[in-house]
Amino acid sequence: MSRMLFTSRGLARTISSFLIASSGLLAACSSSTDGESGADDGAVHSMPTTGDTAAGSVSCVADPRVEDVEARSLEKSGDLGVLDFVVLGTEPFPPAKGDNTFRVQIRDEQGELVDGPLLVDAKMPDHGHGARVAPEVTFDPDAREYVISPLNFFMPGVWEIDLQCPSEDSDAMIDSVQFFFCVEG
Ligand SMILES: [Cu+2]
Repeated sequence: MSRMLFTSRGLARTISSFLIASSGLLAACSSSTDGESGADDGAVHSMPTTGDTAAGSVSCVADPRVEDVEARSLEKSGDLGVLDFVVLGTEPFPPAKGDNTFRVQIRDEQGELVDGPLLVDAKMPDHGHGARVAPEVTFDPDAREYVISPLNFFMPGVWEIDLQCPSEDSDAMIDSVQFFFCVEG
């Protein structure tokens, strides 16, 4: 009995410190607590996402780093040239503020689809912070696709998605890649 009570108190404490940490993060990179749907959300974003700090616009669609989402299927060779990474689709399309789901296929040098472990990290490189919710990676064995969800893009700007394929039997990295997306406010 008393043990149960202790556990749930501990849990409540964990949750509330998580909430405190989250709101601290939000405050650190937004000049306003104004959240969801203000039409001028982008304008309250305090940090420029590109070198162009001129007018009031903070759109990042022209940022040279971001992927051409019109291509729809986005294919990139990994940093080590071993694997090919393809973002088959995103939901919503193009990636937007809030929770997103990505479907990804990875091919080896023989063109065979890879089904090993995949590590995913989402971050805003210009702000030095990550996502507030860790994305989950599942593998759909029928479609032979990785499903990554949620990718929680909680603020507008350039988001970087890091995909890493670790070796199954050592700490070595087989290959990795980075995709960049402009999330508009
Ligand atoms: Cu940010």
